[in-house]
Amino acid sequence: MNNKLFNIPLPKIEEAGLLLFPLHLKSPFETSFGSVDHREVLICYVKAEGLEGYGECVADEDPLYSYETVFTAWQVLEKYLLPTLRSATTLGKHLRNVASFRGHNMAKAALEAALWDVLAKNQNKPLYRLWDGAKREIPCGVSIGIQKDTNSLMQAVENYLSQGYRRIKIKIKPGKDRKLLQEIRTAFPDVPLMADANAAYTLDDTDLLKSLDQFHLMMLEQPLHYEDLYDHSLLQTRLETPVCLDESIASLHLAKAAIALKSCRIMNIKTGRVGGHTESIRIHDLAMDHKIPVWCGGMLESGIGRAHNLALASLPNFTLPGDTSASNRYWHRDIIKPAVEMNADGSIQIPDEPGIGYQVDYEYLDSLVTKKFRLLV
Ligand code: OSB
Ligand code: MG
Repeated sequence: MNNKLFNIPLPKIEEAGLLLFPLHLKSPFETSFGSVDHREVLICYVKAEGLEGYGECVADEDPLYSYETVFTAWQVLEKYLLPTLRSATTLGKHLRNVASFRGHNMAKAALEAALWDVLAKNQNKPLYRLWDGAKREIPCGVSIGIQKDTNSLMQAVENYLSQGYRRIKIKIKPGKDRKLLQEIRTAFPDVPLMADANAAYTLDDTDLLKSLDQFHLMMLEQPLHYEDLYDHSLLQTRLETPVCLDESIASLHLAKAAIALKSCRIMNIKTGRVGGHTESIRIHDLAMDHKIPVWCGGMLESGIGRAHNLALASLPNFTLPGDTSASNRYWHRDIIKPAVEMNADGSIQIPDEPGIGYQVDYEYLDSLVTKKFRLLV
């Protein structure tokens, strides 16, 4: 992390606010912890010297992936985080201001994202360039939810491969795991393939998880408990397949512990989960020092969160395709212009416009918004 970035003056923030609106998925997304057919998207914005910065809060409606919800994030942003902007003269000052509030990483990440966007716009630079991103073409994977039957899963895999996605991730849970991976491997022997269990197994399932080694998965994502590092370290010694942690890496501290314990060989980084871009970049840097590759996770973001993810994925240790899929994998219409589009070779090119690089589609957003909060700073 280039620490100089923390001392660049932010433009004078005059207004900050929150927007809430439903966005309906093209098809329901099912994981081991539940199914969603839409997101309640919470956007945090700041206005400063004629510029606007946007961030997205990735909390869900229900506390299933994380204890945070859109409701808790709204409360924490309104009551604790936004009021600190009165003294946020730099990003460094902002981070010190909010450090005393514990947890609520998704709420914090949304505001920090808006500040990075407005800072980059004030510097007239794309966010990925502000961070000295190493690449502009971001290789993309796709995350396929649990399907109603094997046929639907095979069709989905085929469809995404034909669009060019560079790796397939499927969601698994007990009873919906080995046979599905077997089918995909038989039909597509060489496809980069991985599975995400969202914490659905325990060490009692070691034999089953060990049997997945035969499918040469790129990795097995978060097989065990969402807060666990120790059991994963035991599991990893027994598997040939690399373990990738998602839920368990909720901070730089936990990333350090995971590395020391050898709990995983790969990390998924989500800014919402770890509390912001700064913490994400620190985890990225730490992982790079330990030769642990990372990739950018997703939380079914609208275009605003997606654009932020793409900028982050430009950093050099994001060497594996992430869940940064195109807008049309999720939405009939995205809230940014242009939508995020993927090239036929399975990469997304980050636009070279200042900040997140995409325009907010204000007209469409206005038609969707159900709740607003505005603070004059
Ligand atoms: O575990 O990575 C996950 C979606 C919601 C919550 C958790 C996860 C996911 C995904 C989808 O896998 C990633 C995406 O396409 O945004
Ligand atoms: Mg995951």
